[in-house]
Amino acid sequence: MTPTITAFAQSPDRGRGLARDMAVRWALEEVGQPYDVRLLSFSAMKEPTHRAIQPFGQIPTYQEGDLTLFESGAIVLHIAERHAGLLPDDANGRSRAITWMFAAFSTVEPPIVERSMVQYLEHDKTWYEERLPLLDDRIHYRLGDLSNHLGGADWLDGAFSAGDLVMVAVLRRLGSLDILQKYPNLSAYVARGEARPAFKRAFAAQLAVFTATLTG
Ligand SMILES: N[C@@H](CCC(=O)N[C@@H](CS)C(=O)NCC(=O)O)C(=O)O
Repeated sequence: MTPTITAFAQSPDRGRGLARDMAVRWALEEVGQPYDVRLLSFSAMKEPTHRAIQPFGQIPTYQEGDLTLFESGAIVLHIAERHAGLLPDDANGRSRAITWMFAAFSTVEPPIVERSMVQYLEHDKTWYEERLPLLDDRIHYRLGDLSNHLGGADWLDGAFSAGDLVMVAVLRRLGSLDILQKYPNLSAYVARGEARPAFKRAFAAQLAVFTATLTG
């Protein structure tokens, strides 16, 4: 059965692939699973019909038969568990890959998201200029450790896994900031993820949605 995911009809990231449907699309492309997309406006996301499947009124969601999921991490894990290609065959390796998914979401991502929220919501506050370097320090603290762990390896733990997919998606949130460039191995790691054919297909699909809003 072809799953259906939800995504922004008009993504605020203007097609940069930072909305959280991107990781889900990428995972589906990695495992070769075709999917349908239901595009939602901001107001439709807050309607009771959408909240019935996503209690927080957000994207992405994932529907497949009578299974409905939300939370991009849970969706990527579901895809990885049901298809070959995103988790190692051995049980310990699978657990380690899942550990990296959690590390991405709960250890590396929080300071990155906090910085972008402060930039977005507090840029006109008196404390803004003083606060940014403190947030940058917290990001550097995490990236330094991640960089040390990765060293000269291609991926975090052996072959590419769902852990790498999620970690690359998180690091991409640093966008055009020059923070990542200070860690050449992490920059190369993100570039390696972005060079994967599955990433490119997923990126192109979400970009096509944005492009259609310009021409339509
Ligand atoms: N933890 C959730 C976060 C979902 C999320 O933040 N979605 C954003 C798009 S990237 C959204 O729907 N924002 C609109 C809103 O919250 O009103 C996940 O990973 O799925």
